[in-house]
Amino acid sequence: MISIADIFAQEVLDSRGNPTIKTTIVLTDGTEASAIVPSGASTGKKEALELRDGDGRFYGKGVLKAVQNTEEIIAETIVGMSPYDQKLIDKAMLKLDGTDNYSNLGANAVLGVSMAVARAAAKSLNMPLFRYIGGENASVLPVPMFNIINGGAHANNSVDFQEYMIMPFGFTKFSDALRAVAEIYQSLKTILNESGHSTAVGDEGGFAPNLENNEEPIKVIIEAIKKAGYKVGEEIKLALDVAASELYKNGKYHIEGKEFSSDELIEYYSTLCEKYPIYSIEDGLGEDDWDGWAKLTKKLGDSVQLVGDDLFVTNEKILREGIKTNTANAILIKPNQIGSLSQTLATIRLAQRNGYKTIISHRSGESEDTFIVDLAVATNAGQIKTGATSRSERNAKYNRLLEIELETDEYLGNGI
Ligand code: 2PG
Ligand code: MG
Repeated sequence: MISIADIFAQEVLDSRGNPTIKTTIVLTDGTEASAIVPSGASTGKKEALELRDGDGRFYGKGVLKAVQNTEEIIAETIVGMSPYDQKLIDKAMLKLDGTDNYSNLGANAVLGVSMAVARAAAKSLNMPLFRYIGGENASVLPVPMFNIINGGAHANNSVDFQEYMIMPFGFTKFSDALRAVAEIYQSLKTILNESGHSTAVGDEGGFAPNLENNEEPIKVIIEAIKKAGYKVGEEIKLALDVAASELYKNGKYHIEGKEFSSDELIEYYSTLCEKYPIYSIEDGLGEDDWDGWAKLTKKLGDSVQLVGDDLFVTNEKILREGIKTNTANAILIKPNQIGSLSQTLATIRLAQRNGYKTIISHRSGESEDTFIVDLAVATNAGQIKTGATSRSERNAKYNRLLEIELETDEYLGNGI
């Protein structure tokens, strides 16, 4: 019987240069596997707790307490358990923590173990991670949302909306879709350069130019798609992550120096969707504005994918509320918002059972870890959001998709 022999953890750096936790699981058959936990900047209020030391090191962002919790507290419970009992292990950690948001152990400590256990189990069976998690049915390569212009909390430019993304639908192969987007990224760079804008990139690899307003990035992206020789709307659609919780203060949304009510903002989105081929809007309204969300879903839910990120925080209970009240029609899935692989899978299943689209997502603070890619294929999620075709922590994910394409070429090119 193979069991967990040892667990150790280490403080490493993420793509923003902040500390994060790397966890390693050793099995009794000698298998060793590690995982690195990501970290968000525009976090939802109800996310599981990311434990930071809060002392003088790294401006308070050290994770040595999470490392200690892993090696001293979690290890005591988990060592000796079977790595193939993912659910039992995740449940044991939830019980050990004793809260519903991991405020004792830290969700970063717990998720590091949860991911590394799955990886070690897969490795010991000589299976790719997606096959181990998803079984024989795991086969769909997701359509990516490529964030090619960054604003909001992910860049220090003048653009309020956090993410302007493109989605390649008109391709039968993932690698062809990736090539198209990589070409569009380069054509966007040329256009920005020629018009005197900065081509410095934001946290997720998209450009972060100072454009006049929040519609300008859409226009520039459309120009870039055309210049690269692709068909706007047919082959390439647009997606936005407004991250509106960040713009909501005192009951109003503050955009371009003006104040918008929920109704006014919904009208604004409606006009944008009439003018441009926008497939998806994420966090179009704030996480506490459930009345607004109901109206937004009623108005645009039949024609536009409306994604809850800060709204649902990958939480099964909150998603259930959303389903009951017809709020949004899609959910962003970030394992570190909820804390373990089993809980993440439960939320995905709930969404899929109820016709909500699922988008597996990176965080703005990432690493070379590609776990989310295997998770997306394992669950046939349909979509993945993992940044631009630049910065190695983002391209690590796309390169992992290319690897998986050698085993399954079922790309959701023409519809989701
Ligand atoms: C988001 C994410 C990822 P962050 O809002 O969707 O793009 O950002 O990790 O900062 O929450
Ligand atoms: Mg978001």
